[in-house]
Amino acid sequence: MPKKLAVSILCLTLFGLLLSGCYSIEREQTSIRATLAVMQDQMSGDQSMGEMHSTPVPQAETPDGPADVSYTLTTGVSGHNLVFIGVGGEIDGQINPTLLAEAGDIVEITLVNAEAVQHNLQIDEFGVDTGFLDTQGQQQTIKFVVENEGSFTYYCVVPGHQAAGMQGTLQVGSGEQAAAASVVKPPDDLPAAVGARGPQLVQAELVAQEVVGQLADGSTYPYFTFNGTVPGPFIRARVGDTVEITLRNETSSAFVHSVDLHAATGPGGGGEVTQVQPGETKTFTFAALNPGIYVYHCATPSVPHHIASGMYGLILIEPEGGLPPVDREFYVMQGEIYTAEPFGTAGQLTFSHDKMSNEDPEYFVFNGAVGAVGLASEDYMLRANVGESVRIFVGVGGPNFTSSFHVIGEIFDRAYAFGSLTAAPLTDVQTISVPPGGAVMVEFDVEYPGHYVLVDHALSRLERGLVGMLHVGGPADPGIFKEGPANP
Ligand SMILES: [Cu+2]
Repeated sequence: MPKKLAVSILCLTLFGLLLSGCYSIEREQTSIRATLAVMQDQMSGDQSMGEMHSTPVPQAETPDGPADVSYTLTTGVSGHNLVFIGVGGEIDGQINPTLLAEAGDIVEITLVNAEAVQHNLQIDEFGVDTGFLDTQGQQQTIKFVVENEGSFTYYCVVPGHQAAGMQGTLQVGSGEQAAAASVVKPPDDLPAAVGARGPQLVQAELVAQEVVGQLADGSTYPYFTFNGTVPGPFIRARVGDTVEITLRNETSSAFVHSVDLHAATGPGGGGEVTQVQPGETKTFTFAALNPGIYVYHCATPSVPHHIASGMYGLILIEPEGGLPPVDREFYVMQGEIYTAEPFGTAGQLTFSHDKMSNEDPEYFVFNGAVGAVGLASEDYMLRANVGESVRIFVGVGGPNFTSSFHVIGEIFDRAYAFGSLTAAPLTDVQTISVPPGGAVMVEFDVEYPGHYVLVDHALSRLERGLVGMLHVGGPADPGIFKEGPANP
């Protein structure tokens, strides 16, 4: 057996053992099989581990002279993630620390392998690579010049390791840190009302995308999404429609994904026939038999992991004749995020299966991110004007926590509990329960300008990121609200 191939198989076996150890208490076998399948795909042919760079890394020249900044990283496991951990200095103990340098600096990075599993560290833009460290305690130092300002990714090239968490940022330049991708679904991004049309075929394409996105100011999280946002696209049809759902899993995904739509009648709501491997696409069709506002979500084990990471959305099946028109419609979903790191930690955060199993989240979010970068920020707040009618579709992806949805300073004129659009609505409601895997529709007129805060009235969650903002513009009517006594 050629030596390279033997090394490859050994590595694959070790990685498999590591994974099965990590995941022994959970049911992620499907995901592991997918990961291993991807690894095997990548390792097919006569490629060896040493030749596995997706794009060849041009070897940089090692500069003379002492380093301006030096960092030491060790490899490790955090929760169920593989990570780099800072050693010494300001980054000591940090998971995937952001490494800082100035343009023109000579940077030195020492990687120490803490396990008997192969790892490396490379930064494509600077053409640097530690080479593979195969044995426990082995270490390698790389020294290179950073000419350009910017944000660069350091990562481990061993198949599956980057996706499992082994990546961080080398930030060159004193400028503010480059913004991570936003996964926040704009709350006004939903299709137009169905109206009075007859039944037809409605086609929707969902794409499973695993993306590192901004969770809070200064921190990121490895999200699983439908179409790159949390929640996924708002799907809109009417009762009697035929709905065709196509689910594609991006080639770059590390996990299998699927979709279960609560609006569908049939095995697993589509979950059974949509399990898609990375690079695969599957389609199924269902009849929209019942009107209502329904949750859809990924149904691939570990299901709560996929849901907590962002794989949920709403599908509205309008009653015959359509919903009555309103001036503004909004789309808001609540979920929890279980990071290994405590709430407020900076840098790239990682998923904790233990915290999820214990229903002990670090973050609560509307539309995927904490309020400061999410629905309470200027970019994403809900906006309306005095005199307008507002409708909010509120769903809970969860996976575990019921929302006591409330808008501070407003009263829901009508609340359609449990997503039922055929039962008479509750009227004049302050707070409404929304269970995980459930949704409501609330409607109210806005009569007075100002900021109205969206919360779950289990208000401890406000301090863990769960806040949104409705901004109402227009003239103030003192007959509705004013500061001071009634008759001054
Ligand atoms: Cu999934």
